[in-house]
Formats: sequence, C-alpha cells, structure tokens
Amino acid sequence: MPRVIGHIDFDYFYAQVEEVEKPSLKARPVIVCVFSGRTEDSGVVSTANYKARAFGVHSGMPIVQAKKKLEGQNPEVIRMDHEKYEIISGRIMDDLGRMVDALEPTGIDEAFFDVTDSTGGDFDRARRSAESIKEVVMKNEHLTCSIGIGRSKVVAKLGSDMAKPGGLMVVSPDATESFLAPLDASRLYGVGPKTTSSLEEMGIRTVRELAKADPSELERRFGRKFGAYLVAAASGSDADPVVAGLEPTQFSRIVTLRRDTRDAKEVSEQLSEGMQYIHGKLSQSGKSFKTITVIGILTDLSTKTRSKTFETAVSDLSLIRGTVPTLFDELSRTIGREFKRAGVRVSGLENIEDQTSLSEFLRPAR
Ligand code: DCP
Ligand code: CA
Ligand code: CA
Repeated sequence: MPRVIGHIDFDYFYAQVEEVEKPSLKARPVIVCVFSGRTEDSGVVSTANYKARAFGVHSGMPIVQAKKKLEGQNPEVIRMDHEKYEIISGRIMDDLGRMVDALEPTGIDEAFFDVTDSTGGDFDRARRSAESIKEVVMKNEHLTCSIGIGRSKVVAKLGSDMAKPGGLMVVSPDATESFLAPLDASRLYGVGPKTTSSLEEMGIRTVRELAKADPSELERRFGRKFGAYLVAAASGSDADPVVAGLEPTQFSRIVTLRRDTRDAKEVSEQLSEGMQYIHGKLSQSGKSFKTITVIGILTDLSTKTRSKTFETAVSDLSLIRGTVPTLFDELSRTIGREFKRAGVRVSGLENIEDQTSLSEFLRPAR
C-alpha cells in the first residue's frame, strides 16, 4: 500500500490573520512588519497579503522599500504580534491533530500529516480528507490554506507550494514521476542554493536529470546520507516518516461560548472541561507549566490574552481553576466588546521528572 502523506501551509499567514480580525483590510495591501526600533521605519516585512505582493513586496524586504513600492496604494502597516499567531496556529494544529493519523508541525504555519491508515491508501479518499481539513480551518478560523498530497513528504510539500494560495494538489502515485520530472531540482525540499549550484556543476538542473544521475557520484559529492536522500527525493520515494510532534510546548483548549458575554464567571464555567482536558494532558505527558494564559476572542474576532507566570512550575487542577476566572476578570475590564470564544493555555512546560531528579540531586547525600 502506498503511503498517503500531506503537507498543509496556511496562506500569507500573519497577514491573513490580520485580515480576519479586520475584514476591511482584504481590499487593501497589508504588510506585517518587525520594527527594529532604530528609526521609525527601520525593520523588515515579515509577510504581506497578495494585494501587496502584486506590487513586488515580499518577506524580508526593508519596511522603507515596501512602503515605497506601495506609495499611493493606501497600505496597512501592522506590527507583528507573534503571540497572537502562535495561539491561532496552536488552535488549528489541535483541530488538524484530530483529523489525521499523525501530524508533524514543522513551523508556525505548516505541518506534514499522514493519512495512510484512515484512507486505506486511497488517494480519492485523501482528497476528500484534505477538503474537509480546509473546510474546518475555514469554519473555525476563517483562514484559507494550501494542501498537497503525495506518496512522500517531498511530493506533498511541492504540492502545497504549487497549490498556493488556497488550493489543493493531489499527486497520485502513478502521476508522481511525470509530476516531478520537469521541475527544477532546487524546488525539492532540502535542496538549498548551495546544493543547487553543486548540482549545476554536475550539469543537473531538473529533477529528471537528478533522477538519472549516478547515485554513487551523488553520494561522493554530498555524503552518503544526503546523496541517498537526493536520489530518493528525485523519484518521489523519500521514506522519511511523519513523526507526531514529539515534545509539546503548550496545551490549550478553546470553546465557542453559548452566548456572547463579558462575564468572567460565565466564561470560566464553560471552560471547566477544557481545564480538565489540559490537566489530563499535563498528567499524561508528565509535565508541569509556568505560564497560564486566558484567551478571549471577541465579537469582532480579535484575540486578546492575559497571562500569569509562576516562579516555579505547577500542575494542580485547583490552581488552574483558581487562576482562570481572575485572569478573565482582569481581561474583561480591558475590552470594549463581548467574548465570543474563550480559551485557556498553559506553556513554559517542564518535565515533572526532571524536577524530581533535580531535587534528588540537590538532596544531601546520606
Ligand atoms: N515569516 C517571517 N519572515 C520571513 C518569512 C516568513 O516572519 N522571511 C513569517 C510570516 C509568515 C509565516 O512566517 O506569515 C509563514 O511563512 P511562509 O513562508 O509560509 O509565508 P506566508 O504564509 O506569509 O505566505 P504564503 O502564502 O506564501 O505561504
Ligand atoms: Ca504560508
Ligand atoms: Ca510556510
């Protein structure tokens, strides 16, 4: 049975999150920026929506240059809010985790997944799974994403790249070879500028040429491991498995409230099960946490948070239950609207085991 591997990538992620929060931005160029603080405009563009990209703006471009390109276009310049994007990313990853056999996040806005078992190796069923994933991301977060499906990570990743923005590309096992052959080898996952120029020295530009190259020559040039990877990648048969995110960095739960409200007690009550879930996750994984955050998504879909950090890591359910209403109470005083959805997150995770061994270590020898 062929493997069925997917890659999902959220479209113009930071900028799209900002559009969701403020839909009027959709009609305008948006740049999300990291300000370095030296002068008013020093810093770089973190990402831009497609309206801004049409004028040649891209990630990593100095803000000054981007503004020049967008002169007269009424662009919206937004300060990057990493915390906010992390929260939304975490929520999507939680949703995805429930829909696939294994999920391996590889960045804030992308993940590999495996649906071999749940589709029985059937690529038509895989297409339908990918469509429902896209629907769930749209329904819960109002975001578009791009998905590629193939028989290996390399093929899946290429598929999502080509499907951008908003598309779905399914490359069945039969179609893999002809899909890969004409592409530039530099498009293969893991093939950077250095490898590309070495390949060019060997007269290799396309994947077709790479697939025909002498494997021992590749291994001699690039080392055994990477050489063998290149051979496999060129035929879309790289064997790297999808490894479920090994070390969690946070646990969170978000619910849609039964009605819009600003009442901290009402909100906290509806998160009661969520807190129990988080506590269960902590016990299961043997973790304690240092920071607890309450998350409020307001009726205008903006996300507001309030956190408390403890000096030492804790894990009691009663502590979670005690802290959440207080934080929501504080948060509700600062907002001008009601909560539509609400959540709790614990982060700064530590292994309870490490703490024990540390205290054992510190215990005087007998
Ligand atoms: N990012 C960044 N600086 C970069 C590149 C990216 O801060 N030089 C951030 C902002 C992006 C996010 O990482 O929103 C994801 O990066 P992607 O390369 O996936 O780019 P986008 O999601 O912005 O766009 P695309 O629609 O092309 O995926
Ligand atoms: Ca993206
Ligand atoms: Ca990405």
